[in-house]
Amino acid sequence: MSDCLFCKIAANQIPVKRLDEDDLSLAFADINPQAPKHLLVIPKAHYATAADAPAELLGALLAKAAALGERELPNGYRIVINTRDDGGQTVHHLHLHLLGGRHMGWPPG
Ligand code: DGP
Repeated sequence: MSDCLFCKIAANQIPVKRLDEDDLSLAFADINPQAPKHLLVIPKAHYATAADAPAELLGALLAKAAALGERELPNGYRIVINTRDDGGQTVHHLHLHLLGGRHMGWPPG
């Protein structure tokens, strides 16, 4: 989608700190970190929410986020997918938050 921020990031039109990349996905540092480590994992293809994406892609993105968590955050981490307004989603291109480097409280806000 031409006016989608994360499509532009995936296409290298907006610079980000790229931490991992393959044919399907890109991981980069969140611009507004909510934890000492806060990465985003996005599909390169545009899907607005998790509900719009094929199950195989969701599995690949989750596996990628977990692999990055194991690599970067051996003491533990949280993977979050905010979905639509009540879920706190502000960028309408599917993304997984990978957060860690501190103890995560529960319930989330
Ligand atoms: P959400 O609220 O779940 O839609 O999360 C969107 C996240 O995207 C939010 O944590 C901030 C991040 N973000 C927004 N714009 C940019 C950007 O231009 N660069 C980077 N690296 N992250 C961004």
